[in-house]
Amino acid sequence: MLRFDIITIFPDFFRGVFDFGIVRRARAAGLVEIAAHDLRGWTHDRHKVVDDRPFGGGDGMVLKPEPIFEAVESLTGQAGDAASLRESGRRVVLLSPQGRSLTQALASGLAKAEQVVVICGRYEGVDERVSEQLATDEVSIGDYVLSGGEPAAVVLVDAVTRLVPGALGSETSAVNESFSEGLLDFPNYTRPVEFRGRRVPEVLLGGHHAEVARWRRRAALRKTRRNRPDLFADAELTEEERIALDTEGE
Ligand code: 9D3
Repeated sequence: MLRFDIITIFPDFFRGVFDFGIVRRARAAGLVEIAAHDLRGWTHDRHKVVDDRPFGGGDGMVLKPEPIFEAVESLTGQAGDAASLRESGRRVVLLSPQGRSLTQALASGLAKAEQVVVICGRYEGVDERVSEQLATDEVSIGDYVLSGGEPAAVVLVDAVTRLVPGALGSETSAVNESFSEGLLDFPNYTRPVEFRGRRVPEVLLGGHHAEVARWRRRAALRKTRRNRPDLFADAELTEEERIALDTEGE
């Protein structure tokens, strides 16, 4: 059982988002448990203040360290330091624009933990001692600006949950998925054969398995070259595929 504990100032953000599809099924099957917690519950003042002004000056507010450390310590039952948390099979993920990128490899590592505590950043940032002492991982979901870590937490929980053994149905296995091949998926078509003047590629209608496989591989390569030149650069092409791509245009 993998337990996710999300620390946030907007616990209501997560109402219902984990009630669909694979995540819902994994929860129902007892493979994962997901809870969102209000950071303000770990304050001790009347106004439940979680932020303060940055030393050195500047606009905006910074999340204070004390409620965050207390939250992690109460949710893990452990001292708030990254090394001992990791040793006990727990991970503490600080979601921030300064993190390393979320990848399939990182998701796969998190899926082996017994507990993942997710800290959602907000405001101008989080006191750096959370990154230095408490977090086992500081993670960004990509190079664009979000209003806070909450949408990123949903992405992370989804990506990790589907890698927990048993979460995917027997029809799919996480090992032969798109990114483990290093290429984007090949294009798919279904009925009707002609839709608004666009026909399904003839080779897919013939049932010649080897021809279909060759077409799919080349279509995947072409699509990867167009949409993800970074992935295409590392793709291993046969001489035949190189020629086919160079002559078949695009
Ligand atoms: C780098 C931008 N910062 C300049 C002062 C301000 C800032 C913008 C947005 C600080 C925090 C945020 C909130 N974003 C997240 O907490 C966040 C995030 C993101 O914005 N993009 C991608 N991944 C993530 S994970 C958490």
